[in-house]
Amino acid sequence: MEQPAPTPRLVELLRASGPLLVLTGAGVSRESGIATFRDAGGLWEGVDPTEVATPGAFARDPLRVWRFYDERRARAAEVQPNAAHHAIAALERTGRPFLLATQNVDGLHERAGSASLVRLHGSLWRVRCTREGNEREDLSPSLAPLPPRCVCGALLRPAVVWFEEPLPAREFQDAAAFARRAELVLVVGTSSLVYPAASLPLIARDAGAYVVEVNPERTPLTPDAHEHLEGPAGTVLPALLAAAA
Ligand code: BJW
Repeated sequence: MEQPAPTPRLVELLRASGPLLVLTGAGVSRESGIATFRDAGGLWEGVDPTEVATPGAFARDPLRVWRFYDERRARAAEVQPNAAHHAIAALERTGRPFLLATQNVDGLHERAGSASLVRLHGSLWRVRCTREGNEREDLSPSLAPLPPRCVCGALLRPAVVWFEEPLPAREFQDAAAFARRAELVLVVGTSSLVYPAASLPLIARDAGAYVVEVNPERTPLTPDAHEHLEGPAGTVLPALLAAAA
């Protein structure tokens, strides 16, 4: 597929020094071999999200929920960050005010070297005690025997944000504050269906930012974006990085 060239306006903004916000979703990890949620063959195909990604699902059947997350930990542990993750980390190193707000829980941005990052939907690599609420990192690819338990004896849960749960307040506030002062926003690999994350580009646009969507498909954001760069993130983002140089 031929890639759309960035417009002169976008090239100018990529070379500028104003705040750059990047919002990512599952599509950014697809070229690493991690399935998205809603594409054909994605994680929700044949799986009702309310049976694996809600507090009620965990209360009803923690083993089923843990099997779903343990398989995803194993997959995430065996794949590598791709050209899109690396391009985003390189954009941060250009030195302009920068924030990466990711909905992804796979840890690939961190492994590519992104440091100014907020995790809007938590992390696959953290667990939380359902009794005491304390959270800790656990990087083992599997937490078997499932479901894992805290030293206090209570069930552990994945420290991710399920439907009906609030996003971590500090992370969302930081992302929204940055969106309000961003000059340029790159929205990469998200269906823009899930709120409140999907509101960030709209907040930024209302405050004057130039919003660019990178996605092989159109989304509900597309009509509101200044540009839609149609293509896979692993190709489009390195081209943007090159244009910024
Ligand atoms: C490529 C590509 C390539 C492919 N390159 N691109 C209004 C109406 C009804 C409900 C709501 C509403 N507003 C809010 C809600 C509730 C709900 C919601 O938004 N529902 C909508 C679905 C309607 N939101 C919530 O419940 C949130 N909490 C909340 O609102 O709390 C309020 C509250 C306040 C106070 C007290 C209590 C509550 C929480 C949302 C949590 C979402 N959690 C999940 C699971 C996280 C853990 C896990 O990973 O398992 O987050 S769901 C899932 O969706 C996951 C993702 O982060 C999220 C977004 O998905 P994403 O990343 O966009 O992936 P896809 O698959 O949808 O899209 C992939 C895209 O990539 C596609 O566009 C492809 O084209 C593209 N792509 N290859 C670039 N190579």
